[in-house]
Amino acid sequence: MAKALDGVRVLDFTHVQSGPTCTQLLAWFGADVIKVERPGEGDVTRAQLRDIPNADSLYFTMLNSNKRSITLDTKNPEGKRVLEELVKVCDVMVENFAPGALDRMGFTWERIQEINPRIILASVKGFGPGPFEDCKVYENVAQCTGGSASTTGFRDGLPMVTGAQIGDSGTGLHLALGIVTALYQRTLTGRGQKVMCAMQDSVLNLCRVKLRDQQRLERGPLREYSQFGEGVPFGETVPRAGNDSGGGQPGRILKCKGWEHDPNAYIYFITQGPVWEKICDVIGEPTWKTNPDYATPAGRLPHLNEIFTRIEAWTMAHTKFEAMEMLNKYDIPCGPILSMKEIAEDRSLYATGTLVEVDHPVRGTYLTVGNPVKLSDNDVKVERSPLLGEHTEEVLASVLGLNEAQIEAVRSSGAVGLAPRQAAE
Ligand code: CAO
Repeated sequence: MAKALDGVRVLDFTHVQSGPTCTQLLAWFGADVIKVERPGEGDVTRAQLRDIPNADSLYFTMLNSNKRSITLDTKNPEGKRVLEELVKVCDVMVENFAPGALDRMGFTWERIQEINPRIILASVKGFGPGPFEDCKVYENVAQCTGGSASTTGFRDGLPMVTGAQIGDSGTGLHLALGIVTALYQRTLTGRGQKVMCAMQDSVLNLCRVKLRDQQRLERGPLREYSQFGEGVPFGETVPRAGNDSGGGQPGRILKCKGWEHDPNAYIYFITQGPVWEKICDVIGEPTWKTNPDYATPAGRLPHLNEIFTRIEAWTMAHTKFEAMEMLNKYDIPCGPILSMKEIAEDRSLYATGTLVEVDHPVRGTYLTVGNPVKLSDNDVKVERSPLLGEHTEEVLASVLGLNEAQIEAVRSSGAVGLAPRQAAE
């Protein structure tokens, strides 16, 4: 079956997490993604958090499926020349080096356009133009500067970072959208363009509701926040709201049967207005349907602690899965807190290709997250990540059309380092 991005060739100059998540998605949609790595070590994540000696780490293998890897020292004159040749024949170049690194390598946007005016150059940086534009940035820095940390956690506790990699993978997603949009525009204009995603901007985009609340706060207290019902005055800035839901429908995480020994025996429970009467029936409080203190969403806001304490008395009598099943019968929105172990054992996620087991020649079988974006005309097969430099010669020959002698010349210049087999010896 043909894929959406068949025929699109991506020069993948990315490393660590943010860039690789973007190019992995493009590969799943059918692009030929050629990952350029520094000879010898490659993407730094290959060796980070290693769980099996000498094998590429899960950090690397789970972010680099369906790509080809070539090694190239782009500071070596011959390596630079090969990179230029690749720029000529690629549709997209993606990079997430520190600010200025690509320019220092000699590949400014102007130079790249000279080499190939149709190419799309897509970059991740920590910040956009401004006081922090030169800073190197990792995930948690982006969470802290994009508004996520100040609004996550409990009011009386520290700011918190979240386990979801909204700075890295979140920015990768934004960048992928920018790239396919630019590719579409190129079909109309014939020109490439520069796509830039700052990690701070991506996190802020995902924290949009909190900026909404910042502005609402100027007009009065945030009545759906628990602290309103608790009589705690608001300050000048959006407070951390614990597990309060970010929408207009109050929600909390509540204990379920077994919570005393299972750290994930909890359920998220939303007291959605339209199903309020059903909630009252399920928890055994039928009088709350007509009592003015509880019958309307506005009436309930000052009583949320009392209401959730009562609901929790009900959820604690059931496991999170029993509660989910019972509540769903009445369309009461809820969600069990699933551990990573439970998720990894959920066969339905394998059936949809969201979880995939992949075979790897060095590390054996590993589990990864497949493409979360399902297209009905794209059959995505998740393939293992490449070994370092596995496709160097193949790419030089098939993409750049070099013959044996030319490949040998590149090799002897030191631009591609040792072949993976030699390196292992
Ligand atoms: N051949 C030769 N040199 C290469 C090369 C190659 N194939 N690939 C990279 N290099 C060089 C770069 O040119 C750079 O050299 P200079 O410093 O002399 O210009 C050098 O390697 C280091 O690159 P870097 O500064 O990008 O790497 P770092 O480990 O110091 O920083 C990071 C990493 C992620 C903080 C930085 O790249 C960054 O801020 N990127 C943008 C934001 C981002 O994507 N962050 C997400 C990281 S995922 O958690």
